[in-house]
Amino acid sequence: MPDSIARADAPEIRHDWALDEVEALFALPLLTLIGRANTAHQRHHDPAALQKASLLSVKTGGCPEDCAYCPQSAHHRQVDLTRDRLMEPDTVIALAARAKAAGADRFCMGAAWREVRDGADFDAVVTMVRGVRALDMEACVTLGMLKPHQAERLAEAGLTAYNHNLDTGPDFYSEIIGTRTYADRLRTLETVRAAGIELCCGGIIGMGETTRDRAALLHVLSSLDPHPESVPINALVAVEGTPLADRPPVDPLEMVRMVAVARITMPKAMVRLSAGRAALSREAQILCMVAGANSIFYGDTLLTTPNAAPCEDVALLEALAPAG
Ligand code: SAM
Ligand code: DTB
Ligand code: SF4
Repeated sequence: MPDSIARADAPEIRHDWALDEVEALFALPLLTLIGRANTAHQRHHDPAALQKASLLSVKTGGCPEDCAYCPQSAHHRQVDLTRDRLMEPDTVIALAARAKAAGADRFCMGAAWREVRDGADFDAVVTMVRGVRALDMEACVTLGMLKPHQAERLAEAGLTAYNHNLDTGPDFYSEIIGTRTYADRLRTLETVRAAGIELCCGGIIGMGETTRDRAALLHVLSSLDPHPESVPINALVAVEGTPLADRPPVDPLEMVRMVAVARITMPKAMVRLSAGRAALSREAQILCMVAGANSIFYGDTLLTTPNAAPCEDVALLEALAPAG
């Protein structure tokens, strides 16, 4: 067992995890791993608190990137998806107000863009951010690559966080995406940080990657200083017509392990149980929470695919905090 796995005096927040150490965490007996993750979770978070983030696709489909998992890529012509232009800010803000009334803390808006372009569409997104903040909700956007002056405009509008996922480890990345590099992704993350915006950055499991690739993703994320404030852990939603349509479903315990290692390596981050939650039983979701997940996407759809059904989420929340 590498030293730092056994060492009780290891510093709590580390940015120097070695890749082998992170991989060794994945190899721990499941209950040892969950126990360690839960200890880290209890030390840094209220275990009874669960963040609810609502997600909306404000511009759907027709994306020039070729991400193999994504139904919104224009490269995957067989996907049954209707493209939509950017939504009107008033409509988006009204939906945010509805999400707030339903109990959401954060409103996340996604656009199927490779990068932000200055102009009317970006101006409209800035208006959406201001509107969501005026509702006293946290606001997050995911718009692809970003230049420093654009990040600064988003910061001035009050943006809480920017989502930009690394998706997987550096070695596996080119198997999944050919139209941009890992370095492109890291550059945008730096741009977001430099503007003083929180980072939301995570990845996807179930795309054919090895455990080492999963460890490599968490190694890169835990090397960032500071760590991302939010780490979304997605299980692939295998969408018909995408190159990954035939990937077998992720074993729920793989999700538990991924969440646990994220929690141990980034103890203060919000670890979000993201895409793929609909395929998890209530009990598997609760096991992910024991292992350190403390945020979910809440609402009936993710961007283009169904999320956990609202009635099932009512049952989940009721199990977590019985009304009395
Ligand atoms: N275009 C922007 C970008 O890529 O940063 C923002 C939108 S993109 C849809 C946001 C994230 O959704 C991706 O980085 C990926 O991690 C996740 N995602 C997309 N399709 C997915 C799928 N089928 N299953 C799981 N996660 C998915
Ligand atoms: C993230 O990590 N997962 C969300 C959000 N950030 C933008 C997106 C999941 C998308 C799942 C496939 C879809 O619904 O299109
Ligand atoms: Fe485009 Fe984002 Fe989908 Fe990649 S993940 S195809 S960048 S919308």
